[in-house]
Amino acid sequence: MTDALAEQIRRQQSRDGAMHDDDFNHLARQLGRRGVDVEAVVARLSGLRIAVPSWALGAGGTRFGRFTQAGEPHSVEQKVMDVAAIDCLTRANGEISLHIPWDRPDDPAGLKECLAASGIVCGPINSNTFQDGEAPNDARASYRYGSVSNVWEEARARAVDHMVGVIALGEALGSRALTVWLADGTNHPGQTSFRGALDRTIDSLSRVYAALPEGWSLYTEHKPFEPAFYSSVNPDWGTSLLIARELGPQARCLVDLGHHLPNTNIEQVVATLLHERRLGGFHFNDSKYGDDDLTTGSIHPFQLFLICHELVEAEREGLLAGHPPDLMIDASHNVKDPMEDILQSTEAILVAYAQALILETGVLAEARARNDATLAQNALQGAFRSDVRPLVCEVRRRKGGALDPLAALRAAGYRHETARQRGFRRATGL
Ligand code: PSV
Ligand code: MN
Repeated sequence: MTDALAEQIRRQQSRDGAMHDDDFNHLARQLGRRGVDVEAVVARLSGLRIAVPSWALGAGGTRFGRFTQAGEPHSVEQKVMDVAAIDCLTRANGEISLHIPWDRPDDPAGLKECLAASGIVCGPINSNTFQDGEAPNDARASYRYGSVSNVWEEARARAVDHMVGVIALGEALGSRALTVWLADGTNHPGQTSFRGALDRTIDSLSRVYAALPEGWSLYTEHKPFEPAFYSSVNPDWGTSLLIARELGPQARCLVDLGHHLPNTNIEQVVATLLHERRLGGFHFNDSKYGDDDLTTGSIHPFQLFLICHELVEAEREGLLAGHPPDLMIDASHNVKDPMEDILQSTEAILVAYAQALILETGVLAEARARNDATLAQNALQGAFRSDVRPLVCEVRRRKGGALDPLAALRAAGYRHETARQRGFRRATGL
């Protein structure tokens, strides 16, 4: 399949390359007039890597149903193959984020070889303690009433063992971080003690933290509600930060854009975590109501830009040195082809990042120093309203990617071919 993709990349280049050069050169001249170092922006964008979540490669579904799409991957190796195809087109997605047990390999050494042969890195690895899978023999070890926060030690011990095992697997595969999202919470007021649940969570995660290899991170991911309706044990960035601080310096917070109540100022949350040197990474997606699965940038592109602006500013001030945040997509697809949606999310992140990089920092700094809110807004919106797509495309082209990844994927007949090879079968672990 990579031959078919490479052929489409070549065709696009010979058909549309000159037109692209025109667009890029025009934009470069415009940005040059604004004092932007275009080559520096290209270099920075080239270094960005956006991880693909293994669970987003098949159709997601809702609790009301799931509609399988033909050609979904049903093994972790097929998921790696899809990520490699995406990366072949974008040259920005050379990383997969696995979810265990959904992606537990029968043969870890074989999976490691498959990753290496595909040129894909094992990104942060996720532990799933929100499903029992096979019911445990001991009912007190079930996650029915929670995992690390459960009042029953049997469930807590099982969750800790699982997470420690996920770290060991991640280490074997070359990962450097464990992401912990907890479904723990309550459905009824009074069901459990808030303080007790938090104590137990910190205590259990401390046991996991103790198993972290050197150079590893543990990411705590907050979410205000779902699946629990009344309370979540790690509902917001403040609690997430508190847990991370209790655990130690290798613990950081992961911000899933969809895990906030409506109108939360997420860019400020990001800035505060940067201030505390505790920003671990992102799960990019978008949200209209209480969902957390829409295509990144499809609803709130300005918010995405403002978040990237916080990252760019912090990087310029040296705050990201040593630990640049892990950039990951976390979405779910019910209607679209998952691979196409990932291409769209990737484009949205790169566009927002490019817009943040071209912002006229001198103008913004001067406006802020004079308390000139009008010109400060103009500086931000000047960047946000710039069409930087030729810049993002140029970065991709220089790295050998497609001028138009989505069109290339379709023209190569990738989904048609995977449907032929894999058939119409439910993806694993979803
Ligand atoms: C939960 O909603 C979440 O955002 C967490 O990151 C999970 O790991 C992921 O979705 C998949 O369920
Ligand atoms: Mn997430």
